[in-house]
Amino acid sequence: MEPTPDDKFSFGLWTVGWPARDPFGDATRPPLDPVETVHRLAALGAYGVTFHDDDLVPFGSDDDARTKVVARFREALDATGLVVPMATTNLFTHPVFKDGAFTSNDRDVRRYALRKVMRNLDLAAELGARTYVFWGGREGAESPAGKDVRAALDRYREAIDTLAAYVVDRGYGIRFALEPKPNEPRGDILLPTIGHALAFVASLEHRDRVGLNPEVGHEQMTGLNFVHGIAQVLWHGKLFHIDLNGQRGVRFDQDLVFGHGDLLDAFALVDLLEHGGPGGGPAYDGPRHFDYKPRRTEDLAGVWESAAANMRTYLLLRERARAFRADPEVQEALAACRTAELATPTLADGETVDDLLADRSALEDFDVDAAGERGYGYSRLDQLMVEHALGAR
Ligand SMILES: [Mn+2]
Repeated sequence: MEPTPDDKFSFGLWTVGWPARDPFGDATRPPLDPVETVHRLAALGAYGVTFHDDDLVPFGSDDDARTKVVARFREALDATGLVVPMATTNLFTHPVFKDGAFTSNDRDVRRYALRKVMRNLDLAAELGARTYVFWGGREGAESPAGKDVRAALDRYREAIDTLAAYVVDRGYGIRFALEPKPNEPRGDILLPTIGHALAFVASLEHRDRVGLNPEVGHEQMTGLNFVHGIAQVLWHGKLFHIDLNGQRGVRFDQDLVFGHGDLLDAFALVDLLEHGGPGGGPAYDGPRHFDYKPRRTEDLAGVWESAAANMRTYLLLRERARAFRADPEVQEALAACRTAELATPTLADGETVDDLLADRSALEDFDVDAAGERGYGYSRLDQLMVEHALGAR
């Protein structure tokens, strides 16, 4: 089971390239040359590579240096056939962003942040990216009174709408994808969950161009059900991109390999992405993007081992989900749960409220005790899922 570009696996330069510096310890690995990363990822069967502006062009590079870096990167893309489906901006590393970028109290910082994004949007468009991600890791606060959240949301909206207008004006075929996260690095981050981000998107002038890039671990850090979250994002037509990784429970952002956290949730997620669409087909056809961190304990061999592990785990889960869906016993169990019945509208076609009020079988003659006694049979279905996930069927 080898990944191929048709599987649409992509990785951020910052994932395998993380030198493993954490708040308590120094880097344990040397920095990676983005050109080497492109060649390595292509050899492993990936289809795409993504980047923050500063992952590719070191912060503070002059125009000459920038041109050279981009030319070398482009050469590697051409040589390997790897594409750049998505790009994003680093609005969190430099001290200038310590109080946020689009929502810093300092207006000069906000104006600088817009310009930094615009410059990288030009490069993203030049490299053919279709999605531009906004993860506002520093857009938040620790001080309850020092940050006016409503004013911050005004500025956040102003920034996204201004940048969307820029993309429209330049004719770039780029859509925006907001990435929610509850905390870390800020004590509290704005747009902390999928739900907050969806509500924010609905308030935008350019709402049609803006969707979400939900990340597995970011929802699981809050104890929320990621699969339910993705289902709702799909329901709103807003799954523009997805970040796959692993997380074990409510704690710091672990960025584990996909499936190395909550494995059953990963199974259900792959099942949804691959079989949640019309007629049981894929619900999502965009990049399967891994945003993870190779453990700090790994040497470079371990880095590439972990990159391959993300793709292999996804493919194994995809194969297991296919077997689950094809199993006649699963289909029988689903019928017993009456899962498909939920797709039937509660009122009949053309039925009015008066019709419902006149329907004695809905209330007066409805046997609530009998309906209350009936089991739904979910336990059997769940066990079948576990057995398929374990390869026992
Ligand atoms: Mn991410």
